[in-house]
Amino acid sequence: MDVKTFEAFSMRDALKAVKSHFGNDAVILNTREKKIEGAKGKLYEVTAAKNSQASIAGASRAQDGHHLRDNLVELVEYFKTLERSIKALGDDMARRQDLFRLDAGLHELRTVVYDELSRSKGSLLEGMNPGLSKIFQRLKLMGLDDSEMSKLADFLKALPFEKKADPDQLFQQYQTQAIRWMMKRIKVAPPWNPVMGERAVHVLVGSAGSGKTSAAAKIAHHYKTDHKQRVLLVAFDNKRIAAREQLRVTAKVLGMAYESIERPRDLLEILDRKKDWDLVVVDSAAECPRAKEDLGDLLDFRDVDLPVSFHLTLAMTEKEVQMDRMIRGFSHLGLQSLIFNRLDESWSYGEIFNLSLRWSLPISFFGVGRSVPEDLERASRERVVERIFGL
Ligand SMILES: Nc1nc2c(ncn2[C@@H]2O[C@H](COP(=O)(O)OP(=O)(O)OP(=O)(O)O)[C@@H](O)[C@H]2O)c(=O)[nH]1
Ligand SMILES: [Mg+2]
Repeated sequence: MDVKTFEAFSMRDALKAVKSHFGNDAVILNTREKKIEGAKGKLYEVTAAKNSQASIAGASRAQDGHHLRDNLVELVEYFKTLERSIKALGDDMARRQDLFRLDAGLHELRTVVYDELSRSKGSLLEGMNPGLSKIFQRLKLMGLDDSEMSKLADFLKALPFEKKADPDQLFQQYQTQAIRWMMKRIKVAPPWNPVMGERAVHVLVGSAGSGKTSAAAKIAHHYKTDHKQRVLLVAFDNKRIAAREQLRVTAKVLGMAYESIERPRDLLEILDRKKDWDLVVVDSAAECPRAKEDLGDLLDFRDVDLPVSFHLTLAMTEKEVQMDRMIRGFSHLGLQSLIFNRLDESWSYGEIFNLSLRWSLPISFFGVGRSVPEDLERASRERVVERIFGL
């Protein structure tokens, strides 16, 4: 791989130098700002390489913009990593500022990539008027599926808007329609209220660290305080004693009723003994199921004669492909809804839309921070589009 570093007085100029050297096959490996010794101002350094695979694939591919889209996907993943690093830095303000400056540089880089993207042949944005392409640039950045974007593009392009209108006005008109289109497609789960007075058991499942315990405590507290339900928090984690202890202590602090179980059928005995519960929220042990058999004890809930629903917690800091695999693995349980955690640490929100639509699963809650019980939002269509469109 041919790696080279370029310096300039602005990020845009450094990127131009990259482009004139490597052409459209450039892959950005690193960006950096440097102080100029003994003078004011800064130098911008971009390390880039020639994407050899793209060259092998032939010049025609190099020109149709596909590799630019691949780069863009890589960039979106990179921004996510950056966002995580910024959060992890906590109060280290000096380093934080460095990262924010780097983020500003990356923002410029993003603009350049989009400029290219909108010009490239075969691109979704090719030939779109500026009002429309601004919407799709945003949606691409938010990680929306290409297939969903082309459906939306077909819908918007068919609208009878005056294409010569003022671009800002046109953008507003298209955005309103795009929001309506998206709102119609998002499915939100109904509240976990007892149906016909029958008690319901809601089990939170998910991979390690996806926010099951935090979400269980937040949700239980939400139904207790906002819906005045009698809620029981149950720990079902035979793998780690510390996990049960974490929920027990949280329940105590929140003034919530708590029990722990060894097997799903222990619930019957508990509910027989204590009859005054409207809602039971169960926190379970981490699983990473590749096949039905990997779901272990969770499958035993099927033998318990109670209305049990399963809800999958997903951490938005994971890649979409990883979240997709989790849904596939847990789908043998018959999932009722998806709970997206760590929205506060996420930079793109298109995954919420993509996954919910792809698997026809409604969204029930969002975890928006570490604080229990505060950092919880009930999922709503408005919230999803607000986040996707940055309103
Ligand atoms: N920033 C942020 N952190 C969260 C959120 N939800 C959970 N966390 C944090 O993520 C970490 C793991 O959360 P848990 O609720 O313990 O996750 P879990 O799925 O129960 O983890 P295991 O039981 O170990 O598999 C903890 O440090 C939480 O404080 C959220 O919405 N935002
Ligand atoms: Mg846990």
